[in-house]
Amino acid sequence: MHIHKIRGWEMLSSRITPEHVFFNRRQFMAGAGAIAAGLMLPPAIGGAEAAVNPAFADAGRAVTPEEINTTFNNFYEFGSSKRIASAAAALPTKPWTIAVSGLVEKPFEIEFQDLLKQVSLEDRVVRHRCVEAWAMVVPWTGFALKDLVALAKPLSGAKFVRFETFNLPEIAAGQKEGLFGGGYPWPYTEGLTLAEATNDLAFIATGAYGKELPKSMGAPLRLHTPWKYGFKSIKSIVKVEFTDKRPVSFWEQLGPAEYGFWANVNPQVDHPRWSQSQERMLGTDEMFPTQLFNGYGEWVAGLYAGMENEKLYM
Ligand SMILES: Nc1nc2c(c(=O)[nH]1)N[C@H]1C(S)=C(S)[C@@H](COP(=O)(O)O)O[C@H]1N2
Ligand SMILES: [Mo]
Repeated sequence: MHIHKIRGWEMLSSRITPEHVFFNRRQFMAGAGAIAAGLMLPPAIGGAEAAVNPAFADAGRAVTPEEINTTFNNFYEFGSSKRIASAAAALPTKPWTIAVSGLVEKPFEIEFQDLLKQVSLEDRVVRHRCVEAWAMVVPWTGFALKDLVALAKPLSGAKFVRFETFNLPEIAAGQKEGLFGGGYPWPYTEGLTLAEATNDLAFIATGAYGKELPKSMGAPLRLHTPWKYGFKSIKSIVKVEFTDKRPVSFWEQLGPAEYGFWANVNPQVDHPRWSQSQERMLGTDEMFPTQLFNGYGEWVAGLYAGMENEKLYM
């Protein structure tokens, strides 16, 4: 299926080393082939009715075909290949509880369906740029992260938001100790400053292509920060913690020389092992020049004024 298109990506990966390969060289990879490669169609459940946010109605490039987006994924909990959709189907997402904790007025847990009732859902069509130099356009349904921040009522000392994914090694084979030499610091974590988290562009996706979010894409809810490299956009969130300390994320722990906290897209700052000047749109052979902040500087450039000493672009 889609062999000619897949070849385009394979050509890409022969020139660009994916995130995991570098670490596997050191850590002895075993059994990646044990992850079943396969295709799964998402259940045909209608997405909630939501209006398109006019600011994000058009990403300026064609929407990436749904079958590509749902079956070409980075989701290391289920393995280091892009073909994790069938393995991810085993993730139990109903019910799903999110814990809000740390420097907030009152920590609480909330069931995903109850959370949905307290936010305003909207559709957004935005670009996504992986650090591996591929890109796509995704039609999301979800809500602005600032809605969740408002529900959490952070205290004045809260400066950062730290997110955590589930840790279920019995279900997610990539989390089993030994599969990657046990070297991965599960659970997957990510973080934003509070100013980033309350920026209009920071989004929690709960659906895609007018349907509920496929498990391969991070069901039932995942972050999407379109101006940052894709690894910031943590999937299947179970914990949202407000803190005064800058969180150290999964990839930053693994490779601090290659993956930093800010990870803002910038064509002029190369990854240590490859150029970031261009990106390939998945499902096409088209290359586009990479844009500063992935083209979303109008929303976010001001967040980084006066931060010249920070490593903003890795
Ligand atoms: N929990 C978790 N979240 C994750 C990842 C992951 O491995 N685990 N991969 C990240 C990376 S590198 C990218 S590019 C995007 C991919 O999202 P997609 O599969 O929906 O395209 O998810 C991000 N979020
Ligand atoms: Mo990525």
